[in-house]
Formats: sequence, C-alpha cells, structure tokens
Amino acid sequence: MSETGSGNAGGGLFNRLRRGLARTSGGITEGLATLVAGRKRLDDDLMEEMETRLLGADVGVEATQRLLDGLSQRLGRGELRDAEAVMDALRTEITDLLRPVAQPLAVETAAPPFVILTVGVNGAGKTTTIGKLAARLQAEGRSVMLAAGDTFRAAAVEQLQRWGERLGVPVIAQPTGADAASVIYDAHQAARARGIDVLIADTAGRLHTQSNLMEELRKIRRVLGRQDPGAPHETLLVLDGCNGQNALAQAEKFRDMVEVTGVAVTKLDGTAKGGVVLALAERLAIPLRFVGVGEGVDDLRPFDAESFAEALTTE
Ligand SMILES: Nc1nc2c(ncn2[C@@H]2O[C@H](COP(=O)(O)OP(=O)(O)OP(=O)(O)O)[C@@H](O)[C@H]2O)c(=O)[nH]1
Ligand SMILES: [Mg+2]
Repeated sequence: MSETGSGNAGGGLFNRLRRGLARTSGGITEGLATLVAGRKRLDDDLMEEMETRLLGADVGVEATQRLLDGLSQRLGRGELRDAEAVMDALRTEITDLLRPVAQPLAVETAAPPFVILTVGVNGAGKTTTIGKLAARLQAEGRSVMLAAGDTFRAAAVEQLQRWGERLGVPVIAQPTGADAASVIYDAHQAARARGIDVLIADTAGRLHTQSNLMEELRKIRRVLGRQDPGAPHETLLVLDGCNGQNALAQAEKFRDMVEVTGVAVTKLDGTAKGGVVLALAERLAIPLRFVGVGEGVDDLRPFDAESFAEALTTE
C-alpha cells in the first residue's frame, strides 16, 4: 500500500498551487491588511467583511458560518490583533475544516489491476485528469492502462488515445457508439493478462437527470464487480471548480446515484470560486483526492489540507 504523492508544501510545487488559487485567494485576502490596520480593535464589521468575502469565493453558507464561528471565538479571546493574526487564524480554521476529507488515493497493487472509474458531467475535466493521473502513477513506477469508456462523444476516444501516445500508455478502445461496459470489460481482461498495476476508465460526461447514462454507470460498476469483487476500487467524481456551488449540487446528485469514493476538483486556476472546495468538505463526507490547477500534465496535485489552506490565505 502506498499513497499517490504526499502533501508537500515546499518550493516550486507550492508556488504552482498558490498561483493556481490566486483568483480565489485574492478575493479572500485582497486589501485585508489595510482594512485591519485602520482599526483600534477588530469588531463585527470585520466579521461581516470576512463573511462577504468567503461567500463571494463560493465557500457556501455552512462552511462560512463554521469559519466565522472559529474566528469570532478567537476574536473574543483577543487573539486577532492584526491582519497577520487574522490570516493565521483563518488558515488554521480552514485547515481544520479540510483535514477530515484530505485523504490521498491509496493505490493497492497486491491484486492488480487497481481500477479507477472516472465520472462526472460534460467537460468537467475527466479525460484530462486521467492523463495527468496516469503520468503521476507512471512517475511512481506503476504500469498504467486506459479504457476509452466514453463511447458517446465523437473524438472522445482520440482524445484519450493522444494521452496514451504521449505517455506511452496502452489504451483499450472500440469505435464510438460501442457499449461502454464492454470496452471497460475488455480493458480489464487485457490489464489483468498483462499484469498492469492500474486501469483508469474514462466515461462519457453525463447529468444525473440522464437516467439511461446513469444506468450505464451502474452497469459498468456491475461488470467490473463480476471481474473482481473489489473493482472499481475508486469511483472518482471529477468536478469543475469553476462551477462553484453548482459543483456541490452535482456532487450530491452523483453521490446519490453511484457510489462515489473520491473527488477531484479541476480548473481551480480559472476561477475565483475555489472556495467550493471548503463547501464540499463541509457538506460531503467524500475524500478529496486531487485538485487541478492548470491544463499541464503536472497540474494535478494530491489534495493536502495544509498547503491548500495556506495557498488560499496567501495574498
Ligand atoms: N485551466 C484548466 N483547464 C482544465 C483543467 N482540467 C481540465 N481542463 C480543461 O477543461 C477542458 C475539458 O476537459 P476534458 O478533460 O476534456 O473534460 P471531460 O470531463 O473529459 O469532458 P467530456 O468528455 O466532454 O465529458 C479541456 O480543455 C481541458 O484542458 C484544469 O485543472 N485547469
Ligand atoms: Mg472526456
């Protein structure tokens, strides 16, 4: 058993995360120092300002309330003397909120293949996340195979094949229109025969309201389960961070329809709504595995509570 990467707040990697989250952290921290410096003592006005900022970053009502409760207790104890103290306190509160869901994906390769099934709405970043994840696993010395389970959208197969070529990873595919469960079944057979460590299956984007497509996901899970009772070992829900609070609603719906075991939040670099990660942590008890902060192959990071909180509270 080993973990896919570890939370490393050091050096260049942290700076990438910080840059990726700059739009969200800007909305939370910008001008806060000036705001605080002008006061004799901190008061309700500051709390109101923090509330506005957190809600503006799509942290959501519940997580915002929780953070404010923590801050106002500290305020009552006279701990928030200056802007730095406010940011330190916020960082600690955010870390505490995120820690329970910050659970790295533990890839078990004793009985390969370890199967990761990706699910999510159209354009969430599933295929790109698969490419990045495959690269990460390869770098850890694992053999990887991809299954082109998006047989729905034209060009979806080619998109995955391009990742396969780029990384030197085999891709099992059938033409568009084929049965997704059958592609993934074939891929599982092939992965087992070749002793591949990790099989990652792509699927078509779908809304929870598309009952035929949601049924397809359940069928894929059944077919995999007959091959190996433990499979899929991970059902990774990929969410587009730009969707803010809507991503939270999507997560709740997917969770109600398939057994989601992990979440990846993508495109945090393109949004000021990255606070949704806090809302996800507060509302869902689903492990947060990864965050995507760019389109590059290195822009997928294992989710780490401390470095995420730090990046969010750095001006
Ligand atoms: N900036 C940024 N772009 C990303 C990130 N992740 C994915 N994207 C982009 O988002 C777009 C959609 O990504 P895909 O991986 O094709 O999404 P998908 O969920 O597979 O989409 P469908 O197959 O249509 O359901 C692509 O242009 C990606 O490059 C990210 O973390 N940051
Ligand atoms: Mg795709």
